[in-house]
Amino acid sequence: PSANTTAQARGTLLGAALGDALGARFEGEDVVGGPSLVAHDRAAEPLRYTDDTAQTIVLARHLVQRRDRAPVDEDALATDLARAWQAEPWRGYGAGSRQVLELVAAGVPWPEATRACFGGHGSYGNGAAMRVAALALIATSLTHAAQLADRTAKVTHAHQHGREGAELQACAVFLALHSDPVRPLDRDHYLDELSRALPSTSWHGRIDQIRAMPPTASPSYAASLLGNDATAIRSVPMALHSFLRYPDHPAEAIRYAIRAGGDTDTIASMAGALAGARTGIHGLPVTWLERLENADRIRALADRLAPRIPRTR
Ligand code: F2R
Ligand code: MG
Ligand code: MG
Ligand code: MG
Repeated sequence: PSANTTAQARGTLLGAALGDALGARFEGEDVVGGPSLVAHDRAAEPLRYTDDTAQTIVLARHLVQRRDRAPVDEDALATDLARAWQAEPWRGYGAGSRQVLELVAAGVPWPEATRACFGGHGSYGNGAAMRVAALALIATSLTHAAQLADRTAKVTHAHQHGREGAELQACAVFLALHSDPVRPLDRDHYLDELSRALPSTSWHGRIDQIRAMPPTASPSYAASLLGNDATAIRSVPMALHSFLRYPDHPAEAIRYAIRAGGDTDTIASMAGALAGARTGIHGLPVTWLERLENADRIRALADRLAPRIPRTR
């Protein structure tokens, strides 16, 4: 791998982990004031990650372990996720994911377990979207990124919106990864590509709202339009917007996402993956990386996936 692909793979996974770990403290708060974020940002204590990163690691490790075979094996992934949950149930998993993984751990096949969720509708939570970053590293095209995302999403999220949220985030990371870091990111082109990648109309309205957002929109104003909760449709767009505000500055994208309140760990994690994919690890603050739990393990996984980033430029 070139130094650049290694830096970008690290930026992707560590950006996701940092957003999660920094945002975790504020998850569920309506408004996150600047001062409390600044204090947390500058503190010395370790940055502990949550279910978002725990599942991102599972997915990255799954891709590493499968090497030359088909990258995703749904049955094995469901088992891997269930084992990770059993090992660390205190990471703060969503209620739906917890229910599915408990059933899978008890031997129920995932197609049945996922349908048991939310009165048979399946989950439209953002849990499948928040864990997809590693897929973008091995995807060979936008279509491929979406396909892989759907295959990994459905093992916990049966609802169409839960699955499409994962597709959108995987495609968004793929585009960020393959954007030219020397040129300013072309926002309109980026959003056009995403619209094309997602055939379903429920997401097009969201993408149009991001496009129409005033350049100076505050985090809370953006959240009032795009949402900031634990559902995919009301969190992936906010993460995308946070990234597009600061495409070359992961720390600012993460801070902006956290200041929007709500599902802060998850929205900041998705924004961090996007910005980190574009800038590479050099865009991430060293002071944050030094505080991050298991940063070495996450970096090692990125290094195993880096050679699989296809050359597109
Ligand atoms: N679980 C949390 N945060 C809660 C507090 C955690 C606390 N800090 C702690 O330490 O315990 N965060 C994590 O969950 C989100 C990802 O959720 P996931 O994995 O998608 O789970 P779930 O439960 O399936 O979906 C999330 C919520 O969305 C609503 N929802 C989903 N589908 C629904 C449906 N068909 N009908 C009605 N509501 C539906 C529910 O409110 C779900 O609970 C991330 O934030 C992650 O950080
Ligand atoms: Mg979490
Ligand atoms: Mg689809
Ligand atoms: Mg969350």
